[in-house]
Amino acid sequence: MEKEQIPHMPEREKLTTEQQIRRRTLNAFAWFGLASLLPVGIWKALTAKPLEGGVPTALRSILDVNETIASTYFSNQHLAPTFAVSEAAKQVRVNGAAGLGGKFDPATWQLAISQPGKALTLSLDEIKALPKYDLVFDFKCVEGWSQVQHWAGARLADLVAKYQVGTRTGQQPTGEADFFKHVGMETPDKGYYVGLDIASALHPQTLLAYEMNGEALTAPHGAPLRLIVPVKYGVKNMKRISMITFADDRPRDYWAERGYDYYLGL
Ligand SMILES: Nc1nc2c(c(=O)[nH]1)N[C@H]1C(S)=C(S)[C@@H](COP(=O)(O)O)O[C@H]1N2
Ligand SMILES: [Mo]
Repeated sequence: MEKEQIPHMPEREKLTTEQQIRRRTLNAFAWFGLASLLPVGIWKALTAKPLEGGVPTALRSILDVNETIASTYFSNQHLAPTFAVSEAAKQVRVNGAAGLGGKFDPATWQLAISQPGKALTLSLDEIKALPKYDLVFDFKCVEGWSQVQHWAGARLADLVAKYQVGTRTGQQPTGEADFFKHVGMETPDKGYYVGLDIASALHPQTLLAYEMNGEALTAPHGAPLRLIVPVKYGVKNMKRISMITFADDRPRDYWAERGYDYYLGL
């Protein structure tokens, strides 16, 4: 029996069915060599999904190597603890409305993505066509409050992999160093903007969220699309994203310009 390098892995005879499936899945793309970096916690989070066509949606997507390559590079980071959907707040706090004022028509909204040498726009339907993930986590604001909240959307890492953005070649990555160092995001009116390190942006729990508590996002929470990045404080969880830019220079950041730490990691 071959010896595997997966950390925190129980002995084979003690494996649960879930762990056995996970192990088989890892073997299925062991050629990629980085599979062993996928922590057990991610698998748990990904499999806590309803069945769709007999196969958990997340299992189907994890088997689709093309769509998971990018996140695999950075998946050995710490994961934010997750909670049961029943633990999520029903009354979700609203905080911060910079960039949400003025005229805005969600019907004509598009997501513009750019980087040196490449630009594209995506519709909300194209984002919804990416694998959907639910995430229930403790959202933390630097002002001192936190709340367990339930969001759903597409992983930014899956978008990056599918549309081959984020790498300097504009193609599939061959290693971590292929990626631009930073991601910047802006609201349509440029009234709010954040900068993120690429590893946080491609973290497997980082979502482009279009649902909250199982329903379409409301305007105060950032409709039609907002960032959910549980490894960062609330300020980085930008609402009403309309532009995403990849670059090696650190993008400007609304709250960093006002004296907060740029990275604001948890
Ligand atoms: N566009 C935009 N996004 C934003 C903010 C903002 O002022 N404008 N505030 C941030 C802060 S400080 C927090 S705590 C969260 C709050 O998200 P919520 O209103 O959905 O609770 O949004 C973040 N994203
Ligand atoms: Mo915040």
